Amino acid sequence: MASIEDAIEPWMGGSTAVQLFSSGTATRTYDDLIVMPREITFGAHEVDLSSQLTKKIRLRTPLVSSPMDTVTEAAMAIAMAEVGGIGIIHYNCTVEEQVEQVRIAKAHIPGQVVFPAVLGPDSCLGDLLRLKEETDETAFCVTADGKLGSKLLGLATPADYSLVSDAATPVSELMVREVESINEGSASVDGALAFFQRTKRGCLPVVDGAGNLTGLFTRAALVGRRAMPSPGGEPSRSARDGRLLVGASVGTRESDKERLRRLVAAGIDVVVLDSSQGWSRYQLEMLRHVKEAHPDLQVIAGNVVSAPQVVALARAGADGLRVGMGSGSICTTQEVCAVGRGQAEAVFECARVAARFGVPVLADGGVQNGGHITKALALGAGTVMCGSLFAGTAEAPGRFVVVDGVRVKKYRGMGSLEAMTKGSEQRYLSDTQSLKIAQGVAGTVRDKGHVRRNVPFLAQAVRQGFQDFGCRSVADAQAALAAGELRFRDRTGAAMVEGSIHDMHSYTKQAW
Ligand code: CPR
Repeated sequence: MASIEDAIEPWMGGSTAVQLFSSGTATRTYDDLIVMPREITFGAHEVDLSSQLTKKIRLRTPLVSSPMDTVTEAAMAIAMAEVGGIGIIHYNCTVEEQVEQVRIAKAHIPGQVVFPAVLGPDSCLGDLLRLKEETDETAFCVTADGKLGSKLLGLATPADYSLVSDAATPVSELMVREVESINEGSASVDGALAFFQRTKRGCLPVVDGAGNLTGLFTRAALVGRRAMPSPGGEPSRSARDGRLLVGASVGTRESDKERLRRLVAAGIDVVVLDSSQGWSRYQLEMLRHVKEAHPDLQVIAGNVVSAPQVVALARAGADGLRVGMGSGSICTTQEVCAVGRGQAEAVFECARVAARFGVPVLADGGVQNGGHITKALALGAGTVMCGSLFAGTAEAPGRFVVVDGVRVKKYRGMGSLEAMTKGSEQRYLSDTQSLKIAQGVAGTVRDKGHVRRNVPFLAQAVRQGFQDFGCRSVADAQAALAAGELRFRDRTGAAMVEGSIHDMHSYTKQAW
């Protein structure tokens, strides 16, 4: 009788990625394929997701928020770093505005309020109420010039202003002048919690040696943090300055060299050269400039989807490569320009070639769930960049509005007419174009809660996937992929339907 081994046909354990992608002529994306299980020999909690973003920057959580004006400004960059990833601050704004967002993120001390509400002594109750409306903050620090960084004069909380009706009342008459504060050198979350416990107060301003306001702890913010799942480790910190790790994007025009100089001065750790098709003389020239003018800065080039693009940019000195063209949820590039590639195949090919240069790749766009993140990493990506997954969270720019009973926030493509009208056309237009053609849409996404809450769950989902296909770490998965030990199968349309929820009369989909 034939042995069991003889009965196992070659196709039975699945195909290697090379076999999968070299079979047929169609381009494939995440949902087209599935990873084959292997023996489980360890717990999901033992999976190490730390991975290279660039040649020199390693992240504990391999997630990056996209440089889009509805995704990453200071609050998102701070939250992403706090959960072990990184945010790339967009450049669809003036140089000063972008530098200010970097400054805020770099100055942030985890646990403190990101944007303390600050007023000057000459402002009146009406100004206070307007700021309250805009920021949802209820405690207001009063400083000599109405900004962070100047002398702390007092504090106005609801107990001081809520029963006053004359909007012209000066804030200096309302505020409490005897304010207990803490020096920035000794400020800590534990110290602030002990202060709130002891005093039953709601605010603790942080000051420097000269009494200038540098930050603020509030009871509400710390209680909110405690309700979040543990981020599972240390925040991402810069090896250079010990501050949170922060990235920013720039274009490839001459004027972007000055923008970059200012961003480097503000302390960015990594720059993303933002272009929908990165294999261009403009980007190659910008890469050379970055390497010459800022040799210590890590630079991520792109976007790319094929081997020749990778070779050109890796040879020009890219420290990381951003992969994806036309895969974004808000993107119409493939529809409008007829160029792009299925994201799974693009990630596999680019990562395989980039590995020859020691350059990590970042799988950018098209990620709708934890399974897509897992597949991107299983196909060789070092990290994964997301727009829509993080849009609509509390940390994303913009305010929530209620439309037809649903709380939503704006999310738009950077090549949508709306975003280009605000200035982002250089990613999607060449210098000489005057007629604007959109490569994306503007719309809304549902309220998704907090990035600080979602990312630890997403990371745990990815760890479970790694456990199922028997890889203890991202490096392990990359080695198993290269050795042909990780196996895949294509999915037919019917297999995809079967792999999704079906035949239910009704259900609630709650992932965590
Ligand atoms: P999702 O994560 O939303 O699927 O995709 C986000 C990515 O889409 C961004 O990181 C960027 O690379 C890409 N992107 C942003 N705006 C775009 C427009 Cl208008 N067109 C094409 N791609 C876009």
